Amino acid sequence: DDPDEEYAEGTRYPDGSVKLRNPHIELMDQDILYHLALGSGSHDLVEMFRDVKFVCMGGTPRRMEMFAYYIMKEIGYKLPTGTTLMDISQYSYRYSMFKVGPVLSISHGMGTPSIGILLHETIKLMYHSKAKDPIFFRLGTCGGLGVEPGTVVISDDAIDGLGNHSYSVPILGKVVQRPCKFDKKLTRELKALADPEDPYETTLGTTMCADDFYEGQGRCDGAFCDYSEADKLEYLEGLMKSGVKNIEMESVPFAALTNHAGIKAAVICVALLNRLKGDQVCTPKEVLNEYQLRPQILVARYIKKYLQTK
Ligand code: R2B
Ligand code: URA
Repeated sequence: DDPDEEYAEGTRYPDGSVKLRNPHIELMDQDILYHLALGSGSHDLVEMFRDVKFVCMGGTPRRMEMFAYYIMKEIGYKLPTGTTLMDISQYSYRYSMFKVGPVLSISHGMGTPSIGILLHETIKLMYHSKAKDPIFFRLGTCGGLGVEPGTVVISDDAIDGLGNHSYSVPILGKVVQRPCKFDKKLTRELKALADPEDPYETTLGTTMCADDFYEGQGRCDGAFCDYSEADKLEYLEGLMKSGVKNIEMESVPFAALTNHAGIKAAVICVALLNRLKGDQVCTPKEVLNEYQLRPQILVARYIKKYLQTK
């Protein structure tokens, strides 16, 4: 048995399908995945999703649709003749979801509440569909700390804006903390897939998950700012010294809720800028578009390798 997998114990059935840590669900006659526009009563979720092996999440519907087409090409998946990729969650008007064989590509919006809701429903989707040992990836963007713009950062730890290595959620009026844990083996394997020939760096580091893009990330260019540029730099340099390589807005619930569900997961983000050098994202659009492919390229290498060895 793989010691890296022990944290997942008790959250999977012997065949690898996801067990829910909620006794209520199996007693319900149907479960409506409201924000995905799917339901266990209205859809044959087993038929639709049982073959899912990789759940890839990223912020925007457009990027996740493009990732779906990219991974289709990479794994040589052919759509049935006469069909095109459909946004499965189109009628939720919340998230977009595309399926390419064993890969689901879903947009998660911005911030912890948005990805938190999506994780609840996606984990339940994995449970209802009996998908075996699914692996979750977040392919995102971030602000870097002391790294060149365009650098790919694989998270090996996640902290919130107060430095907690856990996801704090008020539940029934009390704060419940769930630890952020990434699968070490998966992070290592991803790092090993960085090619020395890639024209950019791929590095491991702690990710800070902020609940805001502006003041919550120490920016001076929001609508409000009550600290100085010097205060900001002192804060960001302190974060960097403690091992933080990047700042984004979803890694904490992503790490904590996948870990709570016993699902292997990794966060791979490309830095759009070096926050020690500025706040505004002024990189040209074409350059940003190319940057956004970098986490996708790494995850595609992982998926291809996985599918080849199975
Ligand atoms: C990265 O980019 C978004 C903010 O611009 C946010 O979703 C994140 O984590
Ligand atoms: N996303 C963030 O959350 N912060 C940045 O600085 C860039 C992208």
